[in-house]
Amino acid sequence: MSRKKIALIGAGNIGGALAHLASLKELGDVVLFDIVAGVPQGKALDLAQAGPISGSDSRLCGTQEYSAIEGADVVIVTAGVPRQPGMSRDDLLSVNLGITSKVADGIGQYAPNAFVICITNPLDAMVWALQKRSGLPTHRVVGMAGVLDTARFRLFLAEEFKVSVQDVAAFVLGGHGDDMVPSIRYSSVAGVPLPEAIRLGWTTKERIDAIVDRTRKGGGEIVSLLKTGSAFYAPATAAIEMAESHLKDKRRVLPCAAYLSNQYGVDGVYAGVPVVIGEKGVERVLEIELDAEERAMFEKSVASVRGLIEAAKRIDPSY
Ligand code: TXD
Repeated sequence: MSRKKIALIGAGNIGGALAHLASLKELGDVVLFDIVAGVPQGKALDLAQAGPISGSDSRLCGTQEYSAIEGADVVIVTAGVPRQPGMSRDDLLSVNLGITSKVADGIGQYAPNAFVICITNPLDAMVWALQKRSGLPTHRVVGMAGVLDTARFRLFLAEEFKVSVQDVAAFVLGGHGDDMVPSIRYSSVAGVPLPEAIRLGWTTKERIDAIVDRTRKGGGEIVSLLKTGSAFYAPATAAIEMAESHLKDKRRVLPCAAYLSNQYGVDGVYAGVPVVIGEKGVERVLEIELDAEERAMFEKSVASVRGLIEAAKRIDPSY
């Protein structure tokens, strides 16, 4: 069986963590791509030197050439600039849209059969642009946000109930950050849905609401602590879980930014929904029933994604 090839476009904070996790798990050989000369090569060499210690035979290399990603099975995109203080939403969108267009051209030319996971913010617009510009089928281009948001939600719930994180299941829909739609009804501890846990007196609605709010602001909490840069260990771990489900055809059910074609009554945009990820990519979008409050929050989230897409089209009419 030929070795799998994982291309990481962007060798910054998340890119380096992705490469480390992919090589530790021996998911395949790793190509780190970045426009900054030396950084992908240096990180690849450093990580390769960890191989003898961890026992990993993953081969790693760094490059500034898209040709080096030829035939990649998985491409994970973190290329972009993080939002600087004073940078407007449209400024960030404009800069990262330009970068994403170049990345999409590289993927379309050299890795047209890859499963592509977008991480770059603003996530819901960047994953849409990546798919549209690269021309890859929608089921093989997804965005990573929901796995990270549910992980944050699960951690805070596990701390609240003083139980293992393994016994907490969480469910989020919709966009990343403020547009996240957490589903209290479908989240559970030890199989007990949260509303039942509240009824049993294990916690209160107020405490759960505070946990939802902290989850929604999870990225900002880390940015304010780090001062320079944003979260990268958990985002990388989340994207690797998605990549692994594809590479090993595990058919995990994971919340991802996936292309909707009339599921949830939405057509033509990416939104955070539960999907089955297998060897073909997104193999199915699971449509759960939303109550009135969840439906309203989901529709608000989709509306803000559509707003981002309209802004992207104004910035680059070729979209
Ligand atoms: O859940 C989520 N989706 C979010 C996403 C979670 C955390 C971070 N979120 C976003 O991911 C963040 O706002 C950024 O847009 C990306 C990547 O975050 P990271 O922390 O890795 O940013 P870095 O360290 O600045 O790395 C970005 C790299 C950097 O090395 C640049 O040189 C490179 O991107 N870069 C490029 N690579 C290739 N091609 C081009 N044109 C390019 N421009 C910059």
